[in-house]
Amino acid sequence: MPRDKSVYSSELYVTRPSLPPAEDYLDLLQTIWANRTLTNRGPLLQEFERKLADHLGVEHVSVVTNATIGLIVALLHVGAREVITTPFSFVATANAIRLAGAKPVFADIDPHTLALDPVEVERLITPQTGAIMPVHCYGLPCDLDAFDKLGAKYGIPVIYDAAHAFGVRANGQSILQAGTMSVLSFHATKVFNSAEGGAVICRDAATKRAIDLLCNHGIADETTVETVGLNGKMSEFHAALGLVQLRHVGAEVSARAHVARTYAEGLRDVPGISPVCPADNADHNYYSYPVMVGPEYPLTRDALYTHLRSLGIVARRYFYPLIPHLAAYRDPLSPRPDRFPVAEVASERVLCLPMYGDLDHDDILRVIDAIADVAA
Ligand code: T4K
Repeated sequence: MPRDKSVYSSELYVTRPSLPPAEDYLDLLQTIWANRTLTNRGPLLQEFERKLADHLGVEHVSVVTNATIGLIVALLHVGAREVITTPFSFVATANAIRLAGAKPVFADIDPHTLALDPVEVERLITPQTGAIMPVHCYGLPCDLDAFDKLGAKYGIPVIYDAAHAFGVRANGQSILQAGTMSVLSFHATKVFNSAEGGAVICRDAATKRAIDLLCNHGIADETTVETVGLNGKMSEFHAALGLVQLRHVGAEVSARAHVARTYAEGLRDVPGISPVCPADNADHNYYSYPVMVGPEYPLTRDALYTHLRSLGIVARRYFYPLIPHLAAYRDPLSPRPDRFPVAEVASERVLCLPMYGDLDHDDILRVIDAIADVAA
């Protein structure tokens, strides 16, 4: 039967997943067919964990079904009941906290990193605080030193939502080594993808064992269940895709860097459009290309978003609305939602432009012209 082509369109999306040559993946599928291990920490998953650890420059990696599950098991492991986090993130950050049985407490963000502001976090720490969960927003590193100090001063684990931060380094070191744990996403929309997937990076073998146990129903052996767990195991099919993708991620990041340079050059003189840039000490992964639409630009961010859509360019307002303003997170007992001055501005001004390695040069120019023409 012919496929319904109407689901595909000529629109330019905020991202497109990178995929390796199909033959390379098919080769690994032969291994799965030969050994008939489809899941439950099979050989491909174990190889994927080892190769990820080497690639990322970290020691302990537990591959999981997705970052949301990774965040949940990390929180279950530390047993947090209240978690201080950012209002400016994808809803999965707060959902994971709630699904782990904890309460999210939102603190404002830093205007430069757009990540949780450590000063605001410290103001909210109470004896109930069980963890801090900063997000490396768009892969821009958080203030790692400040969170290290806060964690040590109050004895609180710091669990980084590193969903956007595959391969990011600061001062030559992987930022995934910071804090108690970091959680990566390998979702289709990420710099490195295994279609669905993620990983928990931790600092010692005992924690890795605990995370793996939580992801396998708490089962230690055939007759021993050590803890109440869930099913967070990645299948061999996803691990196979991840293994093949690892061979190409370097090229993907380089291609994205070129897209970022072309945008930066093309938008440099457009009044009111400023890219959100990483600090000088960071090796970026170009997960996203967020720009701030300021008052000097003739259109508001939302009007620009609508204008681009009318031209077939699907930029995205990551992250709008702020999580505490979402219906699922509004406090029914408090008629006026909390305000987060810095996060409110970011949420009203940031627009993420199309960003992926094989974004066509003409398409990059199409986006630049569409934005620049309004200001001409
Ligand atoms: N923490 C943070 C900070 C996160 O940003 C995320 C996820 C998580 C945790 C949780 O990670 P996971 O549990 O998912 O591993 C997308 C992603 O679904 C989500 O993973 C991601 N963050 C979030 C920022 O973006 P949507 O609802 O915006 O996705 P969607 O379907 O609108 O896709 C965006 C564009 O990508 C589409 O316009 C077209 C393109 N696309 C998407 C998919 C799925 C493709 O071309 N092919 C595809 O297969 O959430």
